[in-house]
Amino acid sequence: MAATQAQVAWQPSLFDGGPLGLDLDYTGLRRIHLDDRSWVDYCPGWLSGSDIVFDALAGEARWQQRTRWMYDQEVAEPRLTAGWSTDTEDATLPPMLREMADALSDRYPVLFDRIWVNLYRDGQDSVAWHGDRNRLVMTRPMVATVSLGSRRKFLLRQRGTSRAVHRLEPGHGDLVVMGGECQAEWEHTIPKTKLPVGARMSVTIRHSEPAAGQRWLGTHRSDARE
Ligand SMILES: O=C(O)CCC(=O)C(=O)O
Repeated sequence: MAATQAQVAWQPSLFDGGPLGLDLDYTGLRRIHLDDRSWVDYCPGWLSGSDIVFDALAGEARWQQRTRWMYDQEVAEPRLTAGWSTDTEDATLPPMLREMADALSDRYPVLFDRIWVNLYRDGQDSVAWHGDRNRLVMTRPMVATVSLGSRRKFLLRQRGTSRAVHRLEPGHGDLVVMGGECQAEWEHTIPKTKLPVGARMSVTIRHSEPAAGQRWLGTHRSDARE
């Protein structure tokens, strides 16, 4: 993985320039029951001042170009990624990211201690249909995502089917939390778009230990990072 300078067409917008803060009342939070085992919480505008966080991360994060094996070829992921762990003394962890993880740990029954930020530079950047790999490591992992910058489609479908049945369009500080069997029995994607869109980031926040009442499935704890 090579560290790279972020090249983003980003201009500070009038959308969400401040003040910086988290809505600890979770005003407007809506729980979407995907079925009786899986759910998504959607809280619009959870982070205010999200453009400030976007700007800081665009300039300061150590962006990496990750690769994936597809059949017998190693291909570059169509997005950039930067990662931190909140349980280390990592001085480069932006304080607002730690605040987000701490606030979510207060609300949900897990300790959120892993943070990855994805940068979708334009409509050609994307992430394919998938469930996060932590489903292989523990039962019922929760994954929180705070979107910064431009809105992009965030689609959900049941694993083994081809039709998206839920569609969100998070951006500008919106929070999405996936829980229950969402990673094991559902898949999500940020599809490519031909529409002109500005850059988007997703701050993805995960936990490295199972929630109370849940259990380990595998032996490779490092798999919990994504
Ligand atoms: O960018 C997003 O909102 C989703 C990211 C995601 O699903 C992932 O990184 O696994």
